[in-house]
Amino acid sequence: MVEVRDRDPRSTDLLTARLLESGAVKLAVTSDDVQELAERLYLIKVEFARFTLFYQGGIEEISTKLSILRQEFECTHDYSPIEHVRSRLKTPESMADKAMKIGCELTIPALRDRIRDIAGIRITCSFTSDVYWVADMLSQQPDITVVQTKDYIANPKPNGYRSLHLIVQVPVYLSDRTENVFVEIQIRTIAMDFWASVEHKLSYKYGQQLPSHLQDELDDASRIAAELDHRMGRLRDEIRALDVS
Ligand code: 0O2
Repeated sequence: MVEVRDRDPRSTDLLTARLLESGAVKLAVTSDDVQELAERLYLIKVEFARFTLFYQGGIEEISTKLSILRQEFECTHDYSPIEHVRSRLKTPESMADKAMKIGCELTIPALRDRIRDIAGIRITCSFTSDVYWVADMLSQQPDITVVQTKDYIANPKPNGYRSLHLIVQVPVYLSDRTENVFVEIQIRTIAMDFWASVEHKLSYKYGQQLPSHLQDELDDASRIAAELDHRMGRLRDEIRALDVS
């Protein structure tokens, strides 16, 4: 549990007052109980903020590595395999949903151990070969440990989803301790990303009940996206061959 030193007592008092005013607690508890509850909530908030700080650090570590690689490519080559980089921290609601889905306790040690995509980075590349190239460049860095690889490009999901996923651990240094933080890195082409974002919107709208004509459209679009990636790769190879000759 985190020790609270510089806490502003007014924030707890305010919360206590609000809880009392709300009437939701009036039958069950005394004002002392409410004060204690407010203090416990405050401690949980502080502990959770510190927990997510490590994941923010993990995102920044990987983002810096990607930014350095990009700068190197822009400086020494006329081409960078990295088109775009986005990142996100899982929201507390999304962490709780996933914890319930996988039967994980709602405690910080359990979340830290079992939910490995709290920090997420998504990299888009122009060509499929670049996806593997970027994955190799990151995997070879000595402070990155790849703990899991899921290749949904070689083995697409049944719904047509394609992407390369790495779960890595990267050290994050705070003033008093270092933690090896899990970060999920998703690497995919622009075509794969386009498909995934449309599929995500449809799944969000329809949940598991995606109408079959839409699923058929998605299957088709996934095949077309894969074919586009394949053709673009061939064109790139031809251009390279011309550059060499
Ligand atoms: P968000 O909001 O992006 O974080 P699980 O996380 O349990 O569903 P698993 O085995 O832990 O699956 O990881 P997996 O299969 O590597 O997928 C993790 C992430 O990949 C998902 O995170 C999505 O971002 C993405 N993903 C996986 N499958 C699909 C898919 O069919 N369609 C789309 N659009 N994205 C997918 P979250 O936590 O689901 O969502």
